[in-house]
Amino acid sequence: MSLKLTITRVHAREILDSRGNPTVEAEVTVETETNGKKSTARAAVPSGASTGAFEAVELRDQDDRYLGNGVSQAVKNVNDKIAKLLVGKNALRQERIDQLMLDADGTNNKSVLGANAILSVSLATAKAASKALHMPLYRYVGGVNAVTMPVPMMNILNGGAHSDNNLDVQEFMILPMGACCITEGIRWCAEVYGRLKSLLKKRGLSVAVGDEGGFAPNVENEEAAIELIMESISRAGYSCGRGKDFMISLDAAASEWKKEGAEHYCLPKAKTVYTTDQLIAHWQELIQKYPIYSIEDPLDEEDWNGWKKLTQAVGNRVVLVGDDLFVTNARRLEKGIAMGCANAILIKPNQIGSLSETMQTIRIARENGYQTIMSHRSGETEDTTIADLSVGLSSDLIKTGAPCRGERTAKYNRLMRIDESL
Ligand code: 2PG
Ligand code: MG
Repeated sequence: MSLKLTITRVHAREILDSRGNPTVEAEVTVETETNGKKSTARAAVPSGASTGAFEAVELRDQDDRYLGNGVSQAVKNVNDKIAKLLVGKNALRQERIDQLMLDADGTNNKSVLGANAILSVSLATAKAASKALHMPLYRYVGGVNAVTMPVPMMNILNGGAHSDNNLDVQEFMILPMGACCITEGIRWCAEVYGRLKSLLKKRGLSVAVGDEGGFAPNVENEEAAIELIMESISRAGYSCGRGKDFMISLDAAASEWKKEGAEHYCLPKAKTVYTTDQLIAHWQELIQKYPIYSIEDPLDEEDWNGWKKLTQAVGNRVVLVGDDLFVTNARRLEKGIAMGCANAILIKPNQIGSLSETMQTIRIARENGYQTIMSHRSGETEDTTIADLSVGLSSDLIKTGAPCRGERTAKYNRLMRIDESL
């Protein structure tokens, strides 16, 4: 006889994300067959700004509500079609639950039911099951393997599509590589963030924050931004470099720099034009000069040959992270592995749209020696599921913004609670 947690209710609603846009929140109730006890859990779906062209479809109403961003159709899909499909099913059969939704959608990109509709239910199902079993989500998802904590990558300076300043690189992150544990690492990062704030003030620069809580000052260029960060690290009493307290990571989000069909890259703010080879040379120079741990999306999502060249050139020295390149999609990752593109993958459950597919992509990455980085989106909610997934699925790293703005700190706070209990 096997244990059954029967799904008795599936319900979704529209809530707001951190940019004031609506998003889908689902609630799933399960009943433990042996004692009739009910457990309910919620999950909310985040939303990107620099979204990859190959992400699963986020269904938006495109009518006059919420400036066209309403998700009432996705909500309706949960409340009508998905609820009908899943009520009575066993929540412990996560893969089957997800597959039922994928089959009902019937497309490659979830454009019928919406990846936002499917993911909200997929995650809420796992959360309700873990609750019914009196297990934290990370333990339910990771079992005996959930024993390590990821290194946080804190995005303390924002540019690109996440702010109105003049920087084209989207994210400048600090990694407390030398910290003994994540709780200590988070403290170190918060201290550097505080030092950066005073440094910016002293230089008469803005301390207003971007979408992910990092500062968004107008500084001369990317190198000036990195130098400001390095100075803040040293003012906070830490060292920076390989084998030292901190390393620095960038997310170029370079798919934003190449319009579809364009031959060259053109940085939207600085207006600099690069060929693929020139951009590769630019990254090589930056890696030489600064203690850079990783660069995410250094090239466009369709510049596979460029990625291959860059990986051959610097892949042994720096972590090259595919975000828009892979979009958490097993098929795109497999193509990258076959070609020798990148050596790490960013994991965003809403890019692919279900928990099972997210886990499958992570499995493939690990089997092929690619690092995995669990990630938030620039539009977030107070939902902390990714913190648990990062531990449950043994992510090497997690990026979830600055130590600022409630939707970002909620994840770091959850990680500190998990750290305490491990
Ligand atoms: C990214 C993310 C998260 P967005 O590019 O990695 O930081 O941004 O959610 O806007 O795609
Ligand atoms: Mg990215």
